[in-house]
Amino acid sequence: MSVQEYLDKHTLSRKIEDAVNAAVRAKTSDPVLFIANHMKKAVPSVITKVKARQILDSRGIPTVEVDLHTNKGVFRASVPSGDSSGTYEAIELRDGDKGMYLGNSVAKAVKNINDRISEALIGMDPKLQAQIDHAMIDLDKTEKKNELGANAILAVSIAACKAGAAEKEVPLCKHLSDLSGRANMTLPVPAFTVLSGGNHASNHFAIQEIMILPVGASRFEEALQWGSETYHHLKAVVTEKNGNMGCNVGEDGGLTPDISSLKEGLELVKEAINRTGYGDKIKIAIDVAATNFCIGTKYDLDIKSPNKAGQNFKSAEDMIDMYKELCAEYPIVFIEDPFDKEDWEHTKHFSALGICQVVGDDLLMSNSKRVERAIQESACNALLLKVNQIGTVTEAIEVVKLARDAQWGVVTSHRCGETEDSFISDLSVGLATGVIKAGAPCRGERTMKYNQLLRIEEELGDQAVYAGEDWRQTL
Ligand code: 2PG
Ligand code: MG
Repeated sequence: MSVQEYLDKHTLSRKIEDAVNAAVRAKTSDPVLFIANHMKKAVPSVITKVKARQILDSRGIPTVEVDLHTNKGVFRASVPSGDSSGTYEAIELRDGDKGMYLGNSVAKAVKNINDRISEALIGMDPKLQAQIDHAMIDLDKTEKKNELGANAILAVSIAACKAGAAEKEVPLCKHLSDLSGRANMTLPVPAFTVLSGGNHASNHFAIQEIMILPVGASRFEEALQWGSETYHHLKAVVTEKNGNMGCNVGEDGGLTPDISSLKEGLELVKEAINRTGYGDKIKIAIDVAATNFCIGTKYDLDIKSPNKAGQNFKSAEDMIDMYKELCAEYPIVFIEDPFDKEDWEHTKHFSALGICQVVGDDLLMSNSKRVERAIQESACNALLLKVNQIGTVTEAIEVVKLARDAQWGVVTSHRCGETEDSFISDLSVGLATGVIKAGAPCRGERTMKYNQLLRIEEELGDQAVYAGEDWRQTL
């Protein structure tokens, strides 16, 4: 091919002329850089390769990380993992070889990405999130993504989303907001886990989490400050009352004093809030995760105490009485999973009392069919959004829409096994979910979600709106 033929084939003369003209029109002070960027934008972005690897999550358990390559850059994502692995959630593919990471390695999921998913996505435009996600869903062909693994599919879905945002030259939260068709973005109220129990801690406390929500702060930055201050006051309170062993932290970073009742935990948190001086501007929430101590139809709050377990069961009605009393005494704004995940009847009954918001986590498993049922039966009135229970960004957006159309609240959530990926922070802003639950204001894999929200707030500048008192409905 001659030089002239090469220039003609790629219409290079015209493209270069266009770029030069654009630089002149813009009167840019750095024309070479301007022309380089102009030319780069003229080339559409396409996926060229997807490369996965196995990394460790915050519990030291393997998970999937992906590098999605386009002709313009490399975009990285990794997926979290939790304690629950319910019947209705998308399947996390693990190798099951007991000789490797006790059965938890994810080599099959990694291979599925490197071979099958990569091949299927090459040439696709990363801005077209729904097409990419559906290509993977079609490739998998199973209802719960057990063929390729929801961990494999989600990692790629998130990485593609980051590539799409970069191609549009917008922040990730803005790209997510566009994908969801929403006009407004909102900085969520952080629900900081300050006390841990249940499956997340080795104390005797059966309840999984007590959280604080700085709803009265004026900005996210201030909410983070209040959260951190309360957490440190709580350390002092716990040390005074339970000794400094109680300041060891659970999987989400919450303190783990050896308390035996919910009331005792709430008293500690109330005292910490009092010491901050912010008063009722900081509210409280609880993730009971009651499935973990439900025996048949009864609840054993002493299940983690070898000397007391099995002796003092509470009926669902007793639990309702306890919640009523506690909600009257403490500023509790939501309770997550107050009953077993199959106890629709009592969850519904409790929601109907209208005492506080009732969030469905294990009850819903972020599964659209469970959410539809809960809406129909008015079983609860808020969704806990765990993206890895769904498996793609597109389906996560859809389930949030479902919840929003029913006037529900939405809490974007981390998992107990987290990674250094802060995607959920952008997700919570882009979908304006109103609340984010990402653990304590401590431990790197938790604080990086909150720190990313600080950056988003800074980047949005005057446009930044903190959900604050409107955390339930950020429509
Ligand atoms: C929950 C989550 C996060 P896990 O129950 O809300 O705290 O826990 O990741 O163990 O499901
Ligand atoms: Mg939960």
